[in-house]
Order: sequence, then C-alpha cells, then structure tokens
Amino acid sequence: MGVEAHRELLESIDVDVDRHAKMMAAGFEGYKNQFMSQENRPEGMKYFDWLMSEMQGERIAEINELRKAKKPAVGTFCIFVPEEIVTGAGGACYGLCGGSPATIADAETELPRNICPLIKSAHGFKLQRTCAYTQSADFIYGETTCEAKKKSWEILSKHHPVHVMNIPHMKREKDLRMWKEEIGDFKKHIEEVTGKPLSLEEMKEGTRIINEKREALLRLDALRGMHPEIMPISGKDALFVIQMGFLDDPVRYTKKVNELCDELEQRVKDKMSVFKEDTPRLMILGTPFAIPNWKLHNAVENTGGAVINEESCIGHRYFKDNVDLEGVSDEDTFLERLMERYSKIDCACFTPNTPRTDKIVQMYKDRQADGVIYYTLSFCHTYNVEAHLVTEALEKEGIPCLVIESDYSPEDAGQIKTRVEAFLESISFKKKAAAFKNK
Ligand code: BJ8
Repeated sequence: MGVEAHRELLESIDVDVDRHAKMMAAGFEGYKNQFMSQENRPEGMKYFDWLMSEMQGERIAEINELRKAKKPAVGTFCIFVPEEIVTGAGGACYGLCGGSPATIADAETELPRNICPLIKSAHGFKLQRTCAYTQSADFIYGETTCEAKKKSWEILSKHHPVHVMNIPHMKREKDLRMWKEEIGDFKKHIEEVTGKPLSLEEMKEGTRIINEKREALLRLDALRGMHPEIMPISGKDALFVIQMGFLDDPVRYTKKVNELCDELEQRVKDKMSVFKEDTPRLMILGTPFAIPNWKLHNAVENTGGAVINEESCIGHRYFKDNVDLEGVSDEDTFLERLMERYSKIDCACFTPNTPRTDKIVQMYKDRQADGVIYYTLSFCHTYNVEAHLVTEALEKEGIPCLVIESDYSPEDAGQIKTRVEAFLESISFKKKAAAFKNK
C-alpha cells in the first residue's frame, strides 16, 4: 500500500499517519470487496484499481513535488472552482476527502449535528489530519453555495488557509458581472501563491487540458448510458472512474479514460454487457457522491438494477459543459468565457433553477432510462426542497421516481436496499406489462 512507502512525506505534511493508514486499509478492503469482485470488468479498470491503492501515496508524492516547484495545490469540495486557472499555473486542483462517516464525530466537536454529512466529514478529516490531500493544499477553495458551507469556512479557516469565492444565488446580469470579478480575484490569489504572474497562454493551456478531460468523461457517459441493450461497464465502476477524476493528474487521467472508452466501444460492438438483458436502467439525480460513498450504487446494482448516469456534481453536472476558447485573445474575454461556462452549472443553490428540471427530463429520454432515484444528503436543504419541483415534472412525464435521503452511516443501508428492491420490481412489472400490451 502506498501509505507506508510514503510515511516520511506524510509526516512532513502533518498527516496522522497511523490513523490514516488504518482508514486507507479499511477503505481498500471495502473497495476490493465491492468493486474488484465484480465479474467481467473491463481491463481498463486496472489503472483505476491501482489509483485506489496509491491515491494517498504516489499521487500525494506527485502533488508535493509540484509544491516544491512553487506550483499551487488547491483542495475543494465544489465544482465551481476554476480549475483551468490552477492547471494553467502548472498546479494540482483536487477534491478533498469528505465521504466517510469515520470523521464525523470529531467534526461535531465544532459543527452542529444537523448539517450535511459532506461538510462534517470533510471538516473532521482536517481535525483528524487523516486526508493527505487536505494536508497538501496551499489553500482550500470555499464557496458561498449553501448556508452550512458558507459558515463552516469561518471555522475551517482556523485550521487551514481558505479562499472563499462569492457564488451568486441568481444569474442576473449584475450577478454574472460579480461572478466574473470573483474568478479574476481567484486568479490573483493563485499568483500570490506562486509568486509570479499567470499569462493568458498558460490559462488557455490549462483550459484545453480540462476541456479534454471533460470530453473524455462525456464519452464514458455516452458509452455507459446510451445503449439500452448493452451496458459495457457497471455503474459502480463508472462512478469510481469519475470520482478518481477529482484526484488524478488531468492529462494522465484523460488518456486512461479514453483508453477505457476504446475498450468499451469494442464491447458495445461485440455486444458484451455486464448486465443481463432487461435489467432496469436507472439515473441518479441530486447531491454529489464523495469517496467512499458507494451506498446507493451498491443498493441498486446488488438488487438487480443498473446505474447508467449520475445527474450530480460527481457526474454529468461536472462534465456537461466546456469553456469556449474560440477567438479568446485577451484576459477579459477569457474570464468572461470561464464565467459563462461556470454559470451553466445547475446547482440547486440557484433560484430559479428550471434548466435543471428540463435537462433531467431530456437526459432520461435520450438514455431511454427506466426510472430515476432522486438522492439527497440529509440536511441539504437546497436539493431537498428542489426535489418537489423535479419530482412534479417527472410525474407529468410519467417517469418513475424514488426519493431517497441519506447520510454516510451504514445503518440505513438495509432500508435503502429494501426500498430500491421494491422500486425495481415495480419498474420490471411495468416493463413486462408494456411488452405484453405491445404484443
Ligand atoms: S455545485 S451541489 S459541489 S455546492 S455541501 S449543497 S450536499 S448541504 S455539495 Fe455542491 Fe458545488 Fe452545488 Fe455541486 Fe447540499 Fe451539503 Fe451544501 Fe452540498
């Protein structure tokens, strides 16, 4: 395992190595049982298996080499971070640990119990010093998306430098102007970290790298979800690949995702599916799945369903739009294009957020899915409230939907499994009835 081989480095960045090694060993064991035991996995998953074992070892060593060369390391919990700028500066922009229940008790010494588990888990990782990514970050990127996050930055900043970007909650012209300025301030902050100016060409190069990464993920999304008869990769594996995209070096990652997609394309041609014919195909909507939050995917795929897409920030919301670099020849236009791209993100923190509902219905039709699960983390008010409007629109379209609210504890896994099982049964019944009617 990577952790022991990098003990000296991890100690130098103040990681609690023994506790961290235990958590990683347990996490890898869980991964082996839940992922590596799947049958008929694509060969291309071997790289991602390796990454799982090295994500807190080799990858951390790489990030710290960059830091030695005065390149920025930026940790985040949100896809509003303008990662093109960090990548353009030659640095690493990555997602921080925030998907485990093991750190929540520590977080609750500083944060209230009744806030979202993602925030508490992430905060706890910092207090425990058990996330090597957090410990490697020059600063943590914070944003003003939801109330709990917005206020918890003030407490987190007692323990680690935080740069907060003001994300508006509406998308009027004056809001978008402010947003563009905020991106400009973020760029200045990166220059403060590196101690040198960042050129337009560097930022454009960073943008090309990230655009290519998103294109590779869109390709994966189409291959797993757009062929109703053949699903060449499990939803769990596809989710894991997407999760790794928030940690890995973007150039290497893009190459590996494209190699995996080449293999999946061949599988589609060969009609090689990892699921039986007539397996109900579900889309999952809602809040992000931080590693190792695999509870819902396990519930679906261990009870006879397939997850064909995540309408989530660890999913389609992250890679659906690219930055248009056409004709960009000055910094002002560049910042404008970044703002245009980022303001297309349909997070529930916005009001109104109707494009999200329209997109969900369209995605469902394009993929010929059989149903959706609307998933929210407990105490995430924005996604929880928005569920009403989304489910109403789904009902109008006759789309079967199950709403699940959960946290990171394993306690409700059995109950979720039972509800998912009943949902899948009702979908299968409807499918059979429709087939019979057509005969
Ligand atoms: S762009 S979804 S990653 S804010 S932390 S809002 S779950 S209560 S993560 Fe998010 Fe950015 Fe939006 Fe996406 Fe709810 Fe929890 Fe808040 Fe959360």
